[in-house]
Amino acid sequence: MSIYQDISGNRALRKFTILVDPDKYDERKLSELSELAIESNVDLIFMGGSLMTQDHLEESISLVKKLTGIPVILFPGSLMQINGKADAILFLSLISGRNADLLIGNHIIAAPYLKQSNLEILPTGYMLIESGQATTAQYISGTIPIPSDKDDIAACTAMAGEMLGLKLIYMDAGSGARNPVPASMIRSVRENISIPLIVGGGIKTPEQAHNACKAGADVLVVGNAIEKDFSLIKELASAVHSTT
Ligand code: 1GP
Repeated sequence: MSIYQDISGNRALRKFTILVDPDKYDERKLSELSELAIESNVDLIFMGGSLMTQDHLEESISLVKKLTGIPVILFPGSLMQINGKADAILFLSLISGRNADLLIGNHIIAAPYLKQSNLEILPTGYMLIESGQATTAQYISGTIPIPSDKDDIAACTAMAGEMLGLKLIYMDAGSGARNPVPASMIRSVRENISIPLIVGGGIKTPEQAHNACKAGADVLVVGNAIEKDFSLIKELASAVHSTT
């Protein structure tokens, strides 16, 4: 079964995803995280960052895959983060912005490399949502995020993404966001698209994770809060998995 079939297949069962920024983990921490990820039934691991300053993406992917067997999906902040050792890549088009390189330009450069790799390609409409302060993703992409009270803009953007043939929508408040994506916005988007919805950015508690899933997230992503406190993994995973 492909990763996409797994994500889109049984939508009643939400997926819990850890975002690993390789810059923030050494081998010891990655091993500890991997053990907890297995114990907590983490479904997917996203790997990447808006800005990476060290060159150990490949060894991090290999280690996590070896220790967990959990699918590793690239969440690339740039073209430099393409790596054939992962299982899949979020082929992100930043549809909330008007930066042509991030809508289609980088994809043209990446396409021949991706074609030669064994990576599963997951075409994803990526939407940055305003979160109370400027995030690295916002700054690096040079785009204006969708205002957090404009549910209609978010819904229309996601609808257009689905109509263009994208297979996933990722609503992201940005890593370390002060405020996560509001539940009402998740609900509006959910009601207007039929493809799976990924939500992340600024989620710090099991309650926030549960609320996002209840509002319509199929895949819930947490990075920063886990980096700070590994003991949260279990509670976050069970909040996501128990959402009905
Ligand atoms: C960021 O959605 C991810 O792109 C996760 O965000 O690190 O704030 O959990 P956090």
